[in-house]
Formats: sequence, C-alpha cells, structure tokens
Amino acid sequence: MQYQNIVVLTGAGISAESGIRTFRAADGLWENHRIEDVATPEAFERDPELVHQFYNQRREQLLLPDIRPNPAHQALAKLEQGCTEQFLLVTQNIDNLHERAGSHNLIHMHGELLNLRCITSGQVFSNHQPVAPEARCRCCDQAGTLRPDIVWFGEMPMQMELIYEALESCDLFVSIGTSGHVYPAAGFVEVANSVGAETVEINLEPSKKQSAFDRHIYGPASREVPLFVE
Ligand code: BJW
Repeated sequence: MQYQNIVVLTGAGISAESGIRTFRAADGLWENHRIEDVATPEAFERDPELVHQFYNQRREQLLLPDIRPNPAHQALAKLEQGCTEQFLLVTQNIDNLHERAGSHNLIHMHGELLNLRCITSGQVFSNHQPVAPEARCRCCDQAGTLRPDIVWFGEMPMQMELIYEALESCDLFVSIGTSGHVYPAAGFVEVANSVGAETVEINLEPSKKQSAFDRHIYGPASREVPLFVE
C-alpha cells in the first residue's frame, strides 16, 4: 500500500462471521434487553447480577473452541506485519480475535471481556471465569468491587489521546463492520477527513456515517477485507 500512516477502526461486524453476535441487528437484543440498557454504570449499580450475567455469557461464548479469528482479522494482522510505516488498529470490540490473529499495535477502546477491574483500586485483572456479584476482589478482598473492564455508555473510551494523535496524522482511515451509531468512534471519519486522509468504509450495508466516506465496499468482512488489503 502507498500509505504512510494507516488507522483501521473495527466494530462488531468483523467478528460476526466468527460467531459473535452484533449489537444492532434484528436479533440484537439480549434476553429482551437492549445493549443501551445493560451497558451503563447505572444498570450495574441497579442490578449487578444482571450485568455480570450478560458478560459471563459472552465470556463463556468467546472461550468456546469454535470461536476463532476469521480471514478479516487475519488480513489486518498481515497488513500490519507488512507495514513499514505507522499502523494502528482501533477496535470497539471487547473480544480477543484481533490479537489471536496476530495484531499487535491494537487499542481496545471499549475495553476487554477477559479483564476485570476493581472499582476501589482501579487494578485490572485477567479473568476467564464467571463472576458472581458478591465475588471478593483479589487486591482489596472486598465483596462487590469487581466489574468488567468495559467502557459503558457515559464513560470515557480508553486511550483516546493516542487514537486522536494517530487520526490527526493518518493518510488512510478504514472503518470495518461498524454501524456508526456510537460516538466517539462514529466521529473518527470526520477527524480523518479533516486532515485529508482517504476514508474507506467496509461493511455489510451502508452505515449511518456512509456519506462521510470517500470509498464504500459492501459485503461480508471475511471476503472484502482480504481483497482490500491485497
Ligand atoms: C458486517 C457483518 C459482516 C454485520 N461483515 N459487516 C447523542 C449524540 C452523540 C453521542 C451521544 C448522544 N447521547 C449519548 C452519546 C454518547 C454515547 C453514544 O454514542 N450514544 C449513542 C447510542 C447515541 N457514547 C458514549 O457514551 C461513549 N462515551 C463517550 O461518549 O464519552 C464521552 C466522550 C466525549 C468526547 C470524546 C470522547 C468521549 C461510550 C460508548 C460505549 C459503548 N459501549 C458498547 C458496549 C460495551 C462493550 C460491550 O459490551 O461489548 O460498545 S455499546 C456497543 O456499541 C459496543 C460496541 O463497541 C458499540 C458499537 O457497535 P458496533 O460495533 O458498531 O456494532 P453494531 O451492531 O451497531 O453494528 C455492526 C455493523 O456490522 C452493522 O452495520 C452491520 O451491517 C455490520 N455487519 N455483519 C461486515 N459479516
């Protein structure tokens, strides 16, 4: 590729063909709850059991042997390996499929499903087990202080300074498998446009931000991303 500074943003669509459900599809509800109703600090305060149950189920699913990176994740890892210049992959996904495909320069802006955070100390722990709301934290030995290390609505996404720094100097911005409903990620294309980068959307269908992109590629990520990076 002729570009010097590439930023790629991914969303739930890139993991759909690995067997992980997206959020805003027709079947996007979880036990009749919208994501906006379970992924908030207020929901966790009101009903920690429900919120832990949501993440316990998704953690258990992620650890199933048939949930694996697909050709789209692999193509992005290959793109990074072949890059001599700057490359940053920013994912909104909390699964670990990019790293399992071999991506390294990666930011999980909405956190990681396999991490827990102590709300008292801020310490982050790797965790593959189901979590009960009354579980004791291994740093402070208190019950009820552990939460998923996930960015919920109303919270600040992670590593925003690094992300904006990369966007402000990129010459190619590619958005893959995201509906463009959730900010600040949905606004990254405008930052890239403001510095004259070429902007490309790869998605199953036009996203909410479609008109902001220079190029559009519509189709399944596992087919379109490998073709795009070739
Ligand atoms: C395929 C495919 C295939 C399918 N191949 N494609 C009013 C206006 C503007 C903003 C706000 C507002 N009111 C409130 C806000 C802020 C709020 C927000 O954006 N709300 C909107 C709902 C309006 N945002 C926040 O609160 C964020 N924080 C924040 O703004 O802090 C302040 C701040 C200020 C300034 C700078 C920086 C910060 C936090 C957002 C946290 C989002 N968290 C979630 C849940 C936690 C993670 C989890 O549990 O997994 O993150 S919500 C959920 O949506 C999840 C996702 O990462 C995120 C995005 O979803 P995504 O990835 O786009 O998935 P879908 O399902 O929507 O789309 C999938 C797409 O793939 C579809 O288009 C399909 O077609 C496609 N697809 N199969 C290719 N095979």
